[in-house]
Amino acid sequence: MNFHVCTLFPEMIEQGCQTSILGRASKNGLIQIETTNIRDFSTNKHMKVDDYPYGGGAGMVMQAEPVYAACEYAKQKLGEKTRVIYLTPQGNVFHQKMAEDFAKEESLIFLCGHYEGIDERVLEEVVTDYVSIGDYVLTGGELPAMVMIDAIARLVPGVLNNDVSADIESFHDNLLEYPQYTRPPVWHDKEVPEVLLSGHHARIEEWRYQCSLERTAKWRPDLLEKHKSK
Ligand code: 6GU
Repeated sequence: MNFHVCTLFPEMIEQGCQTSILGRASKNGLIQIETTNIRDFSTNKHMKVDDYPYGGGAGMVMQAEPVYAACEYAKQKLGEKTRVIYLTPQGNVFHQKMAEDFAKEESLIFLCGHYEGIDERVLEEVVTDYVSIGDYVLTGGELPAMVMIDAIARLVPGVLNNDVSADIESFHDNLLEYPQYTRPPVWHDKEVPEVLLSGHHARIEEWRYQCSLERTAKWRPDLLEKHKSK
């Protein structure tokens, strides 16, 4: 799967995506993460990409043309029909089902804004999806793009070591994950729950399911309601 990020800070994406599981997946050719620097498409001799907002107000606005040219360049590489995701606190709030939907695509383009935003006219022409990662304000779209790339890439077959773990984890069926334990069997006087040492797979599965229900009731009652109504 191809991820292409249009940004003024490509090094942020490149640094953040080359380690750990995403780094390994890139080296193994399971995913490709590329960046386009919007500044390379500046039409200004000083390589400026922003200007004052019409109507006044604080801050600067990213100009339409460099953003348009960067997105068109990415589309030329990945296909004209590639979805273009604009990261903005005004977008739909990202969740696991959205990650699963995006993971079906061959390629995705992420558009990261900075300053007070991007000229609305270019957004109307290129953006297919407006996405926020939650109700707080960040300085730019790069961290949100990386959050989305991580959530989507881990759903690509082969990216995780363990083929089953992608769908038995938290949020599958709207339940939080059960607690995990590893050696030693006693640590700081705390014992591993006895059932996990029993080798009795049906009892272990039932215990884990009950733990998931309890945790979800305690920490995310909103999710438990969704679980029950399925
Ligand atoms: Cl996608 N962008 C910015 N700048 N802030 C955010 C966000 C996105 N999602 C939550 N906060």
